Amino acid sequence: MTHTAPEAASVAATGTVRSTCPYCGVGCGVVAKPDGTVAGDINHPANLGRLCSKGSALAETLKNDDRLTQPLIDGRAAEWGQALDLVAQRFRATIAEHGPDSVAFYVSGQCLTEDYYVANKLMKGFIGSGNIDTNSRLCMASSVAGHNRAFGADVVPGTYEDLELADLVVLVGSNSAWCHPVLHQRLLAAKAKRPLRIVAIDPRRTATCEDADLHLALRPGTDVALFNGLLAHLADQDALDHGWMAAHTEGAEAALAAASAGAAQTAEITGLDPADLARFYAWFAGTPRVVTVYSQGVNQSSVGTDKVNAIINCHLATGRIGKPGCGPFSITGQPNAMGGREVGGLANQLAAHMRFDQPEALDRVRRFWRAPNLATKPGLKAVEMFDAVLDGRIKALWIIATNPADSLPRAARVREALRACPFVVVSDCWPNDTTALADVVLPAAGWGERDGTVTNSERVISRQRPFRLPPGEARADWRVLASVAQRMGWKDAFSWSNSAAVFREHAALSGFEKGGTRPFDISGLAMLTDGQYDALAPVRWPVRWAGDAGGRLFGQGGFATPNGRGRLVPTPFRPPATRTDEAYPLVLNTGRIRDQWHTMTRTGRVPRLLAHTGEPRAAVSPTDAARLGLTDGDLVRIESVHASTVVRATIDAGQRVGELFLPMHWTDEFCSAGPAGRLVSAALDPISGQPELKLTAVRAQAVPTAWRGLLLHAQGVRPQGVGYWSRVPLGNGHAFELVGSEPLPEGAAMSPFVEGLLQPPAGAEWLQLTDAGRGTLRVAILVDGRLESCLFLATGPAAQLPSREVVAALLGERVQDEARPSLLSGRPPAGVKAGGRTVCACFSVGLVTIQDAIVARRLTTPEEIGACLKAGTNCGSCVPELKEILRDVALSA
Ligand SMILES: Nc1nc2c(c(=O)[nH]1)N[C@H]1C(S)=C(S)[C@@H](COP(=O)(O)OP(=O)(O)OC[C@H]3O[C@@H](n4cnc5c(=O)[nH]c(N)nc54)[C@H](O)[C@@H]3O)O[C@H]1N2
Ligand SMILES: Nc1nc2c(c(=O)[nH]1)N[C@H]1C(S)=C(S)[C@@H](COP(=O)(O)OP(=O)(O)OC[C@H]3O[C@@H](n4cnc5c(=O)[nH]c(N)nc54)[C@H](O)[C@@H]3O)O[C@H]1N2
Ligand code: SF4
Ligand SMILES: [Mo]
Repeated sequence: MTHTAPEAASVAATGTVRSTCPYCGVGCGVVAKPDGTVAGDINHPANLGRLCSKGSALAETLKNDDRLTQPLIDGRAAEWGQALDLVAQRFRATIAEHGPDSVAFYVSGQCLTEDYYVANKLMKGFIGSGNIDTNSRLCMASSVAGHNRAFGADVVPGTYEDLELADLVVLVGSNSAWCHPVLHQRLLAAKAKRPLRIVAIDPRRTATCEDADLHLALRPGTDVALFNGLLAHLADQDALDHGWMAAHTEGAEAALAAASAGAAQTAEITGLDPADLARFYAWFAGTPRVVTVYSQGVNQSSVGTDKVNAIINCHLATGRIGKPGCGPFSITGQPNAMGGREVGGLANQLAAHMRFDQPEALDRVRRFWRAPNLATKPGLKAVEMFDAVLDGRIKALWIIATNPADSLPRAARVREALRACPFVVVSDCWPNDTTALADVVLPAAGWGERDGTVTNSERVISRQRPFRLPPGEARADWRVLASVAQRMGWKDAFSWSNSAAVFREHAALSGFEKGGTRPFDISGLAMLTDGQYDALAPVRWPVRWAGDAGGRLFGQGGFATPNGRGRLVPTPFRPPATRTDEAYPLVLNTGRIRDQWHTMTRTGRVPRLLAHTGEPRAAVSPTDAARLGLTDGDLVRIESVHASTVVRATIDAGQRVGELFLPMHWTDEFCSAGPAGRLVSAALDPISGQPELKLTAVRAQAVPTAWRGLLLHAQGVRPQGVGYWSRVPLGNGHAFELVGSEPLPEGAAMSPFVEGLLQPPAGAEWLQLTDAGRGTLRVAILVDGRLESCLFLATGPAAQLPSREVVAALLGERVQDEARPSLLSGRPPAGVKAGGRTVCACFSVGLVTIQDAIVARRLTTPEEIGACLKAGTNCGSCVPELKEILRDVALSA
């Protein structure tokens, strides 16, 4: 079949293409070069050429090996025409029989603005339901709700430059060193030049805390008390800006009263040392230029919206907003979290920042779209949406660019819902745990192939441009949505010829009839020609006329409320909805690690991004570890009311007693433990509907280790019959860590057990070596004389496993007869010394190499390590760890 993707036309045949990184909301500019490499764009305002470890590894995600390349119906390859007809027909029939609210879309902050616009228009304007929600519900919903309450619209007032201009930057529930690395590096560069204080507020001691002047390890979920205490302190110290408040805000009295009422209990509620609290409060009160940055430690909470408003209150009360170096700053997670909010991708927003509770907005949007069935009320929010799928209210669901089978709370229930749903469509680039449950899988054009725009955390709209063809028949999501809409009978309203045309329509709607009076107004971009759209340089909204560009907002008031005043919102402290009890006495916190992106569909395929952290370990405080009888690397069972899982433990002194932390990334594809989302509870913020992903009540128990193993395999198998396994890609195959909690089987039972681990093809040749004295078992499988897999098992504490790096080199290679004994010995060839666990992913520098260099060359600073080994000189995200290693080496010297 010939390739018909219309994207082909806009792919630059040769030359350098500027685009935007598809990972985090920093929104770094990248340049894709004809030699296949991807580098930072020195002209992009977000990063000025810098990239983090994930951005630096983008080129390595462009292999087509296991991409989805054809539509699948019930798991079988199908033609696009067939698949599109089927989707349109099933949605139409479901709506005809059960009404518009019986169908739903679940989309993503990783959709481009154009995809999002088309999906929103189709659901809210033409199908006539509010049932489109996005994974931003799990991510930004509390910030959106807080912004709407305070500002009258979902607006981030500041810019990244404010972090550099501030004298105090407060990071609340944000591990920016790992999650917004380039922005964090900008902050550190500013701190290196002049006095700038950083305060990190996080129950855990994270990499970000390494760079902080003060770390407040508060009790989870108590940020509201902390910021209420701050507001009360500011009032006591006469540090409020009464003039500014009188001119530009309302609600101060009630907010202050609520804050003062609980102020005496702040230390008790937050569990913080009163002296630390006093220090933070004094710094805030005494520093005119303060930026408060917040992320998921704030949003993902049953009291998330109140946390947001408690923070914003302190800025409104001191006039510290919309001025250089000042402001509350919600940093977004996904590359287009902002764009999705702009089009109205959340179930409770209408379109272009207009809301359902504004009758004139409904009328305006209806006329603009010529919408036959405009939805007039909000739809179901993500968690409720999947509840409705499970109980049969929703009968047809289309999921685009998100993996809810892993990333939603109570993941097992979500999978049950997908199984129960009569019709599930999933658009993705790779197979994952959600596509596995779809009736129809639609192959999507991915990063590097798709064409459109994204908006980053500082309201800058940037282009993602294609520089390669989609593999096979993959297509851009907006085109697929438009094709289905046309087949559902709405030909004219969905007949754009390219993404520029979609963007122009979106831009026009944003300024329609009340141009200039809504903060989100990009009508100045509505007349872009195709060529101008292609060439569009990063631009910050609002863009009210051609050539306009936004700056800071609200410095002189002018909020988007009916009377133009910003609102202080009373936020009396409420404890989070999730409570521990006798049965589930521990708090499970979940979040991110440095080099992985969400459910690992891309970063999990890049060997060097798994070199730093290769498995999902649960961080446990030394006190809890001692109580549970755990040492580093032991297995631990973690159980919530929803599920239980077994992972390895890391003893982490930065962890508060009574609290565990588990990365969110690993899925059933990568680890026997499956997704953390399976354990996580779904307590919701009552205003935003955002789930409390940071707080689940659990219990933990040590699981004995009977043996350990290393499996190397040319294929990404899922080992059977072992207590714990985790997999990392190697480039030429896969490496598995195995831990057995039951003694190894004996006698005749051994062979099926080994087969379950190795899953050898029929006719393979087996080599086996057992050393009962040492407690080791070694097996190698050859197929056509090449090494297909090998297994090393060690029982007893003294038994050693070979180094992964050494054996991995042989995988897939032809094994000569004379090499067979040494293959099973697993010893490195003479003279080879492994570099140890990778610390710097950008330059693949290992721990041992760094430790050796520190000792041999008497290095004392990360800069000296950089000069010597290059480690830490690209993205800088390993610099906190380099500092730790320097400290450790100094201590052990
Ligand atoms: N490497 C990497 N970077 C990413 C992503 C990724 O997958 N990998 N994803 C992107 C996305 S979509 C997002 S949303 C962002 C998220 O970026 P962050 O929000 O920085 O990341 P998280 O690790 O989810 O959570 C941040 C911190 O909140 C803390 N926390 C937990 N409970 C509380 C609390 O009650 N109060 C406070 N103050 N803190 C608390 C956690 O301990 C954690 O360290 O990262 C983006 N960047
Ligand atoms: N326990 C716990 N759970 C969490 C969180 C947490 O902190 N703890 N964080 C939450 C947050 S903040 C977020 S943002 C979510 C993220 O959760 P998800 O959105 O489920 O995570 P991703 O793995 O990024 O899923 C994106 C999917 O889109 C696919 N994809 C990439 N590009 C394209 C494209 O162009 N088109 C299409 N159609 N598909 C594409 C990818 O292959 C991948 O399968 O997780 C949430 N879940
Ligand atoms: S900080 Fe890293 S992940 Fe985020 S946009 Fe920049 S390069 Fe991409
Ligand atoms: Mo997110």
